[in-house]
Amino acid sequence: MSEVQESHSGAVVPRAAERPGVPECELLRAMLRIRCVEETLADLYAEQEMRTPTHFSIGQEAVAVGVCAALRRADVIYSGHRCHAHYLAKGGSLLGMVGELYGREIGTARGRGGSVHLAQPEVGVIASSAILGQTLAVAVGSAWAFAMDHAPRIAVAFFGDGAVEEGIFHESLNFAALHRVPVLFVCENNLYSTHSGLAVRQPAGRSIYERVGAYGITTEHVDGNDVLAVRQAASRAADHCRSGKGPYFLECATYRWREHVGPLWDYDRGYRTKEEVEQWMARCPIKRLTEHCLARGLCTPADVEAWRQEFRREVDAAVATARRSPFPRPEAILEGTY
Ligand SMILES: Cc1ncc(C[n+]2csc(CCOP(=O)(O)OP(=O)(O)O)c2C)c(N)n1
Repeated sequence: MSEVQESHSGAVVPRAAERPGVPECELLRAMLRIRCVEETLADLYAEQEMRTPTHFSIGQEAVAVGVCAALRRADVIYSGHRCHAHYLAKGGSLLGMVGELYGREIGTARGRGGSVHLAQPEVGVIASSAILGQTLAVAVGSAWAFAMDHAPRIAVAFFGDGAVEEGIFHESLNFAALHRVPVLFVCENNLYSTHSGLAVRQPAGRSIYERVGAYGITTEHVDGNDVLAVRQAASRAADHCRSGKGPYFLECATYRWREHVGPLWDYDRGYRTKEEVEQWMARCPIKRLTEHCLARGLCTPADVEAWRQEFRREVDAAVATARRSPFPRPEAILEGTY
């Protein structure tokens, strides 16, 4: 279930005419693939051949997949430090990502950016940046340019609940609301910013999406572990932006399973309990959609297992290719820096 808050301007939000959209099994495959990529890389991380700080989105796949399933190829996305799932869901090259994490020239930023700088403009992944909130302003700029060109394109900014505390978040929302910019803000509220829970960072009793409503932006809260609900909400949001009604804000409730940065489990750090993590793991977005698809006869357990093996082979091949590939030449290392 999701809640929609109408914009203060009184704009009517197109109620989601349920579209055929991407078949459920394709959504499942997309989430399984992202999970497989990240779990494989997390296992390999201990070898210390990937030297980039790496923020895994294991547990949060439904947000990336659900939102990107509602977008067109010409739409663009921006992300932050936790960008793997967004990049892959929008169609970013797996070898480009793995090569980047291994610091190789074939990486999507030619080995110079690491895990937090995944981008592939040809498929609409314009930029990812670890500076919290930075890409929100750039996404607003992109979307404003689309509007000026009368192009039926939208820009999406993915960010976490921590970015909501940045000044640039408020500047970006204010500007987007004022100029009716076709930008979709997607807040993945996973309850924590590094090791600080929401309760010590934001005023009690006021949810993020309700506060954003004060800007006159249409907002919606959705279960971020339900990929079908996310896709439906994102379709509503994309229709809204594309039809000239201005920005849309989607808050997705979800949870990160692994440590903030790195491949480990971290219940021993004292900022959250093992019970809490396990409760969220029981609400795994992949488990949920798998049960949905099996119950409706859309696929069989054997299909799911075959897909897992297919993705494992794909990731293993990308890792092998990346490892065989050259590092940037030392004399060229400053190319692309400004
Ligand atoms: C401007 C800025 N301030 C602080 C940091 C340090 N920092 C990196 S990630 C992070 C937590 C971000 O939390 P959130 O936005 O909720 O995203 P999540 O990590 O939960 O996905 C912080 C504080 C930063 N990268 N940029």
